[in-house]
Amino acid sequence: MSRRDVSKPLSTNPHLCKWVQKMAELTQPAAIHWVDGSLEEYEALCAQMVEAGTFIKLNEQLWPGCYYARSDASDVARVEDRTYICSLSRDSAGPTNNWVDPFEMRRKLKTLFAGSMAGRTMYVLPFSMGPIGSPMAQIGVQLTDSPYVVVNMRIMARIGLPVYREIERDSKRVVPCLHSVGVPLRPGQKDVPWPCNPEKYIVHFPESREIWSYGSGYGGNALLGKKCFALRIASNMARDEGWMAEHMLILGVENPQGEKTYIAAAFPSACGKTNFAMLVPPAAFKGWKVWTVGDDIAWLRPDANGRLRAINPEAGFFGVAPGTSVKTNPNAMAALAKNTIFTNVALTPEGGVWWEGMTETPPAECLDWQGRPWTPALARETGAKAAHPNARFTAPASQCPTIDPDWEKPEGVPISAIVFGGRRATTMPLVYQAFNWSAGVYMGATMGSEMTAAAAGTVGKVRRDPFAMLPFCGYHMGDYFRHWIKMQRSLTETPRIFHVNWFRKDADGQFLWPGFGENMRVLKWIVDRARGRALGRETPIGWQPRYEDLEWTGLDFPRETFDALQGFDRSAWRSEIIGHEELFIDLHSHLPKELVYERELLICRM
Ligand code: O2Y
Ligand code: MN
Repeated sequence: MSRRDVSKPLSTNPHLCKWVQKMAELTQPAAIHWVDGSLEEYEALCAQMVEAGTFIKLNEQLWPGCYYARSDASDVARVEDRTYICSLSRDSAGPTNNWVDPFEMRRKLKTLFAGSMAGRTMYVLPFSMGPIGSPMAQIGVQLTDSPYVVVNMRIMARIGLPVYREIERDSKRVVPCLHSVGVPLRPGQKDVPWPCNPEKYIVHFPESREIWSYGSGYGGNALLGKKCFALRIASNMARDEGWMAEHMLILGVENPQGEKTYIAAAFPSACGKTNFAMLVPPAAFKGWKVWTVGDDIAWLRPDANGRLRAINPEAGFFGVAPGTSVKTNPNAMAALAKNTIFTNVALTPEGGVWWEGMTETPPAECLDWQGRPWTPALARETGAKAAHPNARFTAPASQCPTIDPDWEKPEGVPISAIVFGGRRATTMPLVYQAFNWSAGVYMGATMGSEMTAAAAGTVGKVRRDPFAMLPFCGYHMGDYFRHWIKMQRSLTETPRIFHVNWFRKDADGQFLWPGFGENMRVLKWIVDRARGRALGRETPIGWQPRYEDLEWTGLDFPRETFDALQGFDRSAWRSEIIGHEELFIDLHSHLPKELVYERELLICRM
């Protein structure tokens, strides 16, 4: 097959061509490659990375079309302390974001990026967040010197020729994203498998809608369509244009009669969003199906009739591998069984992958995420993990057995309920429903999760993570709350708002709720409440199901345990509300008055 000349521009858009040229003058790449997004190109880039030692091709019989990568040991996760929102004023970024004066930051970035791509290829990677042509989709172009980023982005977003066509149509503003791993190569210098720079900058300019990322090749730091664009920049667009960019999964619940109800849910990182998005109903729920639209990000917009509709702007899952198994999430396991890129998991002697929790019996031996020999005995002696705790799979969403037939509908799916949740050992019941939209906004604004890190003094401490957006809101959190409050005005019917907690424990530290597929029982109550056909009991915090309001067929769950799970502890809630106040003090100058009133009402009801 004839190879095209990849240096030939695939766009005639003068702004794009000029910007590419300007950035090439700054970063000095050895070559420019205009990405067309084809399978042929993907395979050639993967083969090139196998040659370079960045990728290992997995055993085709066991893991068809799959590749394995190990990152540098210092480049394994998002770097929140190196992530900046460089708005014109510090006040617009708010106290929850790192801020540097944008002029000063631009000067710094220009120095860092000068010559940063020397000896490397600069890839011009056009991408669409959301189905191409959808009125809710947005376009970006990422210039990157990382082929690893290009192939991951091909799974996570829609890329290549159809996106250039969108750019030619000139119907949407393009978000420019510049990315370099920050390791220029001298002539003849040998590259390393995972180049990265100890100095990292993940920078967002909200007013000019630009992203500049330097020094990291990993995940959210480098796949700029994900957290940087689809949440931090998109939250700014959404505020200005009357829609919402949220850290939410989207799922559809279908009952045996074929009625489908869509729900969006925001849980902080590491609270099981992917598992919930791919929930398998228990056997007793015959004829019920849960469909997956997305597992991490939702863009929500009122339609012409004032109904809230949502799209998943992504096309793949960048899921945490450890803990994922046929038992905990068979749908994720099916999605990642082929055409997947694994990063920082363990490599088995058969050319397969493994991670903690994947199987009950670990492999007798393997190479860990840093390429060192690992055995179960070594793990017992030293606690060494085969996979990094933040090891990831990049898998096409289309491969998920429960992917919703409407997941790429340009107009999105109608949202009937919004669910917030976190990891809370005490205080928070299994489920409750907010009295109305503004009480629901208060619920989202004050949500939190217990930290699981073993750092001294932090275990069990509640970290407030409003709307699960603390690391992802691209502007002042108080203004973001106000935007949520205001959204009600553009909706003819507001989705009902709920809070769930799968993690409440008894006095002995045992989980009270089995979780996973059994969460279907809670989901059914949520659907029925949203459709106005389930009962509940009014409590000081909202509506709660009574024991008889949940479907218990197939689960022997004692009423007393349910009462403990749903219990309202007045003194725990006193401390909870004091925790809310601590957050509100930080955001005080931008806090909408509705939330202050909601807090007063909550105190009154108590
Ligand atoms: O470490 C990273 O870069 C990934 S973080 C991530 C990835 C997928 C979905 N969500 C998250 C998150 O931190 O919320
Ligand atoms: Mn996430």
